[in-house]
Amino acid sequence: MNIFESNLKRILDQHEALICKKNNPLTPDNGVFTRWENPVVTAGHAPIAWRYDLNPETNPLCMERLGINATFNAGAMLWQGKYVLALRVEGADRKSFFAIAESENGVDNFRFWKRPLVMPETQEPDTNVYDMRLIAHEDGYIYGVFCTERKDPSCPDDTTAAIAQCGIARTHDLVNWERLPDLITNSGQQRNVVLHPEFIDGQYAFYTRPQDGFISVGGGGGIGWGLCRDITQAEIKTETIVDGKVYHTIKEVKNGQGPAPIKTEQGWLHLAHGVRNTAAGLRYVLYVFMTDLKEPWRIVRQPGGHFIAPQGEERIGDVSNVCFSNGWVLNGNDIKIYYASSDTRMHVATTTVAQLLDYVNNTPQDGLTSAASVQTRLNLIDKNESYLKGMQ
Ligand code: M1P
Repeated sequence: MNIFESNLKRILDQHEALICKKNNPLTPDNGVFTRWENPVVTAGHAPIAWRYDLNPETNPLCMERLGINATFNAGAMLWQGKYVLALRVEGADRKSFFAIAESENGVDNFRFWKRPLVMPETQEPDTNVYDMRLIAHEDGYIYGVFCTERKDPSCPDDTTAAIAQCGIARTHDLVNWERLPDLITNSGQQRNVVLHPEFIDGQYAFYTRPQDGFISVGGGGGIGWGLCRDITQAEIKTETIVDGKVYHTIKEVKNGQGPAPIKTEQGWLHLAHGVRNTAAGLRYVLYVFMTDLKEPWRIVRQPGGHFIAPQGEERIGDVSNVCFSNGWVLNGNDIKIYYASSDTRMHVATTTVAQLLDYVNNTPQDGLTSAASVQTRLNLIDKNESYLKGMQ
């Protein structure tokens, strides 16, 4: 075997071993959800043919030519009986693109489709696209709602000035996509926009996240809500805040809707991210809330604190101390939550509708002060003392 052949064999063997690695639930869990041991998709999962020149004549040492930096922030859905993730794949050149990976069981063996997704552009080309939410809408289409980022033309000399807006595309097969015009809102910046899966009063409904700057939300922010009649010319004229940012909470700096909400008999379950600032930088955690079945813009349950926060190795990556989710899958009563850690790799956590309903119904709200928090805990201790006495 020459160098090319032996290197290629090693690379292919290692890649296959990574993809086929069995995943296991981590125990004990907190009873609310279960983390799984291994990340479900990493940069190493990207196909060898996307990274290596496989011609021994032009690549005799079988070296990597086009590196993949990270695979994260995936939209998710069930598709033809399989779990599919629409991943944000980031090349070594920092450009993100979308690619689908699928798995039979949703917890391991995720394998990328042969080619990355080719997203058509509008007349204004995207510099970078990322964080696609997959929404099976009741109009019959699957929508991909994502962030499109372009250089801010009003600051030509600032090489970091960017504008984020909401790109919209739709498909029937996850392969061929029809790009629609970007969502128009009154906000100069929009990220974390999500399409509600059902019509509201015959209109398309969006969760938005208006903000002033590319990174900072400024004075406004929060998860917004708006309606539009025509998705092919989507424009939200009135945006109201569903869930605002709040001082000294997990969403003090900003927040954003995660995936499209899940419908249950009691209300819509939402997964979102909240951001606070620390001396070590921003910290992103996930939280859960429930909105009214008929009025999905009205919060009816709001457990205090985070639901999932970065833990262990999840805390480290390109943007450390980040948990971010834009995909979860309901299958019967089971829910698979796909979350990325530190803008680097994808993980899965599993739970059920029953567990999440119990969580939203029985977790006290944030009391917003230390005194209120200690009182909430004392209430639990008092209640438990009477139970413990009864058991004696
Ligand atoms: O780097 C953390 C996250 O930052 C952004 O989220 P937000 O708009 O709420 O700040 C997004 O760019 C997201 O992709 C990223 O994971």
